[in-house]
Amino acid sequence: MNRLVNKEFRRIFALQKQTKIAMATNRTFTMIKPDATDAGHTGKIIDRIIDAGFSIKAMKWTKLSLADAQAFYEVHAERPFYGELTEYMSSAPIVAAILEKDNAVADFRTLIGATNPAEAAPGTIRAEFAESIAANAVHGSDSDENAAIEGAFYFSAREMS
Ligand code: IDP
Ligand code: MG
Repeated sequence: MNRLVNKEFRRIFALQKQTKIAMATNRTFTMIKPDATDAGHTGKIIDRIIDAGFSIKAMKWTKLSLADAQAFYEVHAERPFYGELTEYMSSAPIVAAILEKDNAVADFRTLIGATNPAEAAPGTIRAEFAESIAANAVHGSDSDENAAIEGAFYFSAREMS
């Protein structure tokens, strides 16, 4: 079943690429993760994102099913933490958003800090709010291409301002 769902997502992403619905290169995609929404950090994290110069082009509060999380993180399916990651990501609500700024992907990765909060630079969102390497407060896309794919996972073209 999950394989079928994943296959369907891949087909839709490929179609979107072909039809050039992909987002502009000055955009990135983020999720505020379950540990952060649960701890009541959502508002503070959104403030940090806006203060850093990003504008919000689309945003939603939602909750992933396990199958959704498995599809979103399919690229990590072979990694040893895939089970832990997908269970965690479907354990509580998340906030998904498309953000715009010059150099969005790289600047957002700088703003959130290293994957492991113990290694994240002081002042970064993960240094401040993350609980652990798995429950690390926020997601940030790692390339323009993945920002477009990940944004399209949550938002239709009509929902992106
Ligand atoms: P990133 O989110 O900084 O891009 P990735 O390597 O793409 O890091 O990993 C995706 C997500 O998987 C991480 O944000 C984190 O939630 C989780 N993760 C990464 N490495 C580990 C690990 O060693 N143990 C548990 N979870 C991990
Ligand atoms: Mg990543």
